[in-house]
Amino acid sequence: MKRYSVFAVAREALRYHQGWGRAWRSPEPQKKYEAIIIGAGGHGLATAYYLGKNHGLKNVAILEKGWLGGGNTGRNTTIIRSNYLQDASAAIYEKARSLYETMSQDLNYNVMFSPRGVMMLAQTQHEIRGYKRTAHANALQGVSTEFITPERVKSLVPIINIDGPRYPVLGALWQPRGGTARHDAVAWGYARACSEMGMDVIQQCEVTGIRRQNGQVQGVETSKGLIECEKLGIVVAGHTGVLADMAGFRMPIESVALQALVSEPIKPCMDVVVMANTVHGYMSQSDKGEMVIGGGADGFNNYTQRGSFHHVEETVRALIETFPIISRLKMLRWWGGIVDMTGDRSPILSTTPVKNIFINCGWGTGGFKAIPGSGWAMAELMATGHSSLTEEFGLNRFKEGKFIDESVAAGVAH
Ligand code: FAD
Ligand code: PYC
Repeated sequence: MKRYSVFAVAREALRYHQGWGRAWRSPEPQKKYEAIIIGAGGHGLATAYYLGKNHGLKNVAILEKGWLGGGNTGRNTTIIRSNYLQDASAAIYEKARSLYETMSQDLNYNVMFSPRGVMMLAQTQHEIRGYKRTAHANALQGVSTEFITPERVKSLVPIINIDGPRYPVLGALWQPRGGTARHDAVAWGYARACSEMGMDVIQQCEVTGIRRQNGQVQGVETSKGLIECEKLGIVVAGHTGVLADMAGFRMPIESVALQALVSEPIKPCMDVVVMANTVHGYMSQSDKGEMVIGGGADGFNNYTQRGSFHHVEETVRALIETFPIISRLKMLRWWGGIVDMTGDRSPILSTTPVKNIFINCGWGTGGFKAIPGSGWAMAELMATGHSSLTEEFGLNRFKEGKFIDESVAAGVAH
């Protein structure tokens, strides 16, 4: 295994971040790629990585209009869990969670995976029923979760107020091997591994058109010129509708802002992730000591990449109710990302009406946790035309009414 000094890793990360060095390659003139992936977020990069690693497809370019992980991948609150209800979801999210366990070793890049446990509070009778049902489903799926009592909640999170004024804590869905990871590192680790396989990771390269002939993809028009390819993967989250329009088809996706904020750093006070979906807020503590806080999605479609005032106020109010000790914390940063929402709150990993164009989107408010599983499955679909992990997530489910309802597991108000 190659070893890198701390300085080499930091220099490499900075280069990627600033768009220098290997990540700043321009497409080679006349070169035709076996596959192009649009979008250097976690899902696009993981797709490219597993195309190379699992299927030997290395003549690949990943095109990014901004910088590595600058979309939702670098804006999310890093919660990783696999406590979904439906079998198809549990399969892909648990595949992803298990790949997170060994990601740092696989990529030789420390993604700081921290399986500290994720707790989803039940604060209404409806939530108790929903989460107990999920715990039973997870037991059948081989996903390790349990429904725990309010007393157990308090023993795991001493700073929580279980007798909240509006919604007391009635129990929780607990996944002890859920947790967090460093989001930028996931993007950087995959990008470096792709680059080492000889792939071209091209930042500041916006796709502006998709060339097709006889119903088949030929290449993409970009801000750096035309680039030809045999296969194309569109992996652009909130911009899915824009790219699909370039390819001549429509997607059942809505784009909305989801926001988060972090506090000033404080001493360690909470070593699990807590989500409180009824009051609309969730919180964890970063390794630096900041409290990482997120709220619900905006109720209107937009591309603004920032949060709205009424939501941040609602979120902070909800969390002060749940964790009174944070009431005098100062907030340091506040931002938003544009998430890609489907009607059933499940992703789309699919072929499309255009031959050799594949699409991976619809991860909405919850796709960080899915990155390795999604990349693994999408690569298999692109390389072989079939993946058991993507079978039920095809576009045809919207025509056939075979929805995969994950509105409870999605975890964030929307
Ligand atoms: P992105 O990371 O958005 O990558 C898509 C890339 O495509 C972008 O970099 C973009 O610049 C690029 N692109 C777009 N158009 C073009 C073009 N024309 N040409 C070239 N490139 C283009 N998920 C969890 O599992 N846990 C969480 O705790 C969590 N918290 C969240 C909190 C917030 C505030 C937000 C916004 C999201 C959260 N999510 C969470 C969701 C998660 O971040 C996303 O589902 C996931 O990051 C999507 O990854 P992606 O690779 O599909 O998209
Ligand atoms: O999917 O677990 C999740 C999540 C938490 C916050 C945003 N998404």
